[in-house]
Amino acid sequence: MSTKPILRLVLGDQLNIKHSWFSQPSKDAVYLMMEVREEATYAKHHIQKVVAFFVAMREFAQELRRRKFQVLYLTLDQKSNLHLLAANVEELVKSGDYSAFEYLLPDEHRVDSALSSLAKRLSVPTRAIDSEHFLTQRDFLTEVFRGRKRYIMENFYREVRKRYDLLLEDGEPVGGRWNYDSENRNRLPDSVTPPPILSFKRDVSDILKLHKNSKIPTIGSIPSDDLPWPVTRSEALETLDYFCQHSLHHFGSYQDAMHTEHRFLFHSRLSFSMNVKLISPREVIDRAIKEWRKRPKQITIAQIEGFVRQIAGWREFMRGIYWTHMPSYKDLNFFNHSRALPHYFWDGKTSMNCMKHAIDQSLEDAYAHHIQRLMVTGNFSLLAGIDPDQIDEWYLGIYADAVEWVQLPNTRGMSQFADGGIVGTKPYTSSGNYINKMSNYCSGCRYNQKIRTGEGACPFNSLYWHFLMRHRAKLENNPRIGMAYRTLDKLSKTDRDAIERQANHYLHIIEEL
Ligand code: FAD
Ligand code: DLZ
Ligand code: SF4
Repeated sequence: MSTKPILRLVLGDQLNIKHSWFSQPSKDAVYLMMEVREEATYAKHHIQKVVAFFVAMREFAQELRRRKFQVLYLTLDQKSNLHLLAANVEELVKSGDYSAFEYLLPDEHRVDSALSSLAKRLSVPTRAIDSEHFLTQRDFLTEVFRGRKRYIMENFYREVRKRYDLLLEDGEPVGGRWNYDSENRNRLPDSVTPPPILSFKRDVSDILKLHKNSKIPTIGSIPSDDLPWPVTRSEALETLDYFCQHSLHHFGSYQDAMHTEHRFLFHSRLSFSMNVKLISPREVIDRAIKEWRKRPKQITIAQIEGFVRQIAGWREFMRGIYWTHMPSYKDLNFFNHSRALPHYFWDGKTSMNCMKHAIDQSLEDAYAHHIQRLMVTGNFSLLAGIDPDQIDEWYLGIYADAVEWVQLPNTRGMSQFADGGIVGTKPYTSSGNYINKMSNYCSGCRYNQKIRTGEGACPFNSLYWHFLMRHRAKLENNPRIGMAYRTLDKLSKTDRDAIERQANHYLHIIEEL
């Protein structure tokens, strides 16, 4: 029997100390982690995102060493680093020092393909094993919808709830309903103040210098060399506790609200920690349910169900869509949209107040919450007919939590309907009405949300109707949009012509809006 150790790869989003690999240290394995240009440059990442990944990886390697695991950590500036995941592994295996190569199933198709073709080339036995993070397996979606024509998130979510016994009583949903979505749509009233954010201070000047010296292109800013994101398991658990104590009781009610003074509202800020697997969805859900059981008078079923749905429902559903439809999903462009992304996505310089707030916040915090991503920047991009490749590139770079398996179905699918209805049953579009209903953005805007045409008319209004007119052939038979076409058809020809002129004008001067 060989006495050489196994080489085990841990990727930057596989920092799961609860994985069975780490149940006890052994001389039989060396854990390989590497900082590589390939991953730091596959998109132009936000500076907070790259730094957060690097710090989280370094902290994880240290934790493994503290627990007496053997770790081989390649830094970005190491001479022997070939800066490609597969090439580094190949070189190490060639040295003859390892008896086998093992890796955890990657979450990104690109990396999955690179590692499975590497496995075929290597001269030692190789094995891929589960990352032990998600509730469901990659093919659970196919299993749930076998023989059915389309996917419905709600049906998927109910299956997950049943399989994992989440919020059930005698097999039935607690409270008598599966979904309290209708109670999740409130504007933030003046009487309700979100808690201060729990931010972490960490001097990252060394990593910033490393990135600068390595000329890694980035976007956005980082607050005076400090990183606010939870990048260790204990920080992630602290964030989860903080959320349960201070935000969960209002999570559902205000999850769709937007406000100029409150960037994070009652959101958990857990997506980065979960996406790099510092904490698991099951842990997050169980902790939140425990808090709800402890304080049922303060935390209503609508709050806890709204939260569980995001994680057990949307997060797992998106992963299922990704693995069922990649790699072709990445090229879908149902509306054949091709317009370039306007400059304000990169610098925030626009007079549309909602866009300005959502973009400035993204550039400053590497964060925007779901409705800002979906109904402000995503909605605008869809109405304006922006090329989905450029939209993906922006979303994949700008958010600290952006990893392709979850970014792509959310962006190309949910927000752009570029998949023609795989993720959602209809495009998420709206005029300025919805933004005005859910936020205080419009009162401080140069544009007037109340008017469709004429001087100062809100661009979302004419662009919304223009979008419906442009894509009538593809959309009018969709029963979920039929109502909008009936409203459009009730407008006089003069009004429709005016909307068309207004929208064409705005599209013509899109860089100046
Ligand atoms: P909370 O509002 O506190 O929600 C709790 C958790 O639920 C989140 O941490 C997340 O894990 C999960 N969740 C909520 N909504 C979704 C969803 N639609 N899909 C998957 N998980 C969800 N999320 C990412 O993690 N990475 C991305 O790259 C990403 N890109 C997105 C792009 C677009 C266009 C849209 C519309 C949404 C995107 N989302 C993405 C989903 C969602 O916006 C973020 O998960 C959320 O804003 C993260 O903030 P939070 O942790 O405070 O979430
Ligand atoms: C996002 C990211 C970055 C910026 N850098 C690294 C890295 O240097 N090394 C690494 O192993 N992973 C990194 N990651 C996360 C990877 O992109 C992620 O692990 C793969 O895409 C698989 O999902
Ligand atoms: Fe946005 Fe229109 Fe409201 Fe201005 S008026 S904030 S552009 S929705």
